[in-house]
Amino acid sequence: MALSVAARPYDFALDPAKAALVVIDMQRDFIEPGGFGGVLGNDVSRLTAIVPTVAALIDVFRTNGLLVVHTREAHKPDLSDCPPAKRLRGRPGLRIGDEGAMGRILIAGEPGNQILPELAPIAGELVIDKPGKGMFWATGLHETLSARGIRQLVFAGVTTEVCVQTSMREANDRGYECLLIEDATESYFPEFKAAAIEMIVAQGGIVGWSTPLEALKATFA
Ligand code: C5J
Repeated sequence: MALSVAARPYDFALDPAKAALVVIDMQRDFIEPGGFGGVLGNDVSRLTAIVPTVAALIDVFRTNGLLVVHTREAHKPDLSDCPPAKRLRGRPGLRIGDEGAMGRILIAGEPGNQILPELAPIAGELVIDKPGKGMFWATGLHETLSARGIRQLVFAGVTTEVCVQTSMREANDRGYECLLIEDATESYFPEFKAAAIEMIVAQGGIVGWSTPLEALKATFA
């Protein structure tokens, strides 16, 4: 039976039998001081601030026995899944595959590529290494979710306007109903976060819905 979640642009009918949580790229290199995001000059404290909210959101899904999917932006060590156009972006020394403060930047298995210990996946949850900004490109995730009967995706993670929004748009095009938990996502740029949320809910929810964690928690109470 569907639960009604107060949301924008209108209430979201959440069907727990068909819903999964997707936590996008809560990896050390984007969030911890001294990581790749910080070295690029970003204020990572904006991102660290949402960690307790993301943890509380994960807890709602675990407590109710619903699937949790974690993604990491991660490339193979030989970079065979990193197109030159992406690899050569940015300053030399700060490019994908270069040695950073937490190991090779955006490379699977490196310390900086691990999900924050506070949000670590547990047995039974999916961990998806994605070589793109979106979570469906080159991951096989759509087939995995379809096989489990998942049709609704609740989104959290970083950054709102890049990997979260790209993944929501990819999901929307694949027929998923998408709900963003707006205080469980963040950007290095507050104005980009605000704009991304407005883009998502505009025109009757052209990409999906948005709501704070408290509204979701209220429906499960
Ligand atoms: C970025 C991401 N911003 N996870 N990655 O490069 O949003």
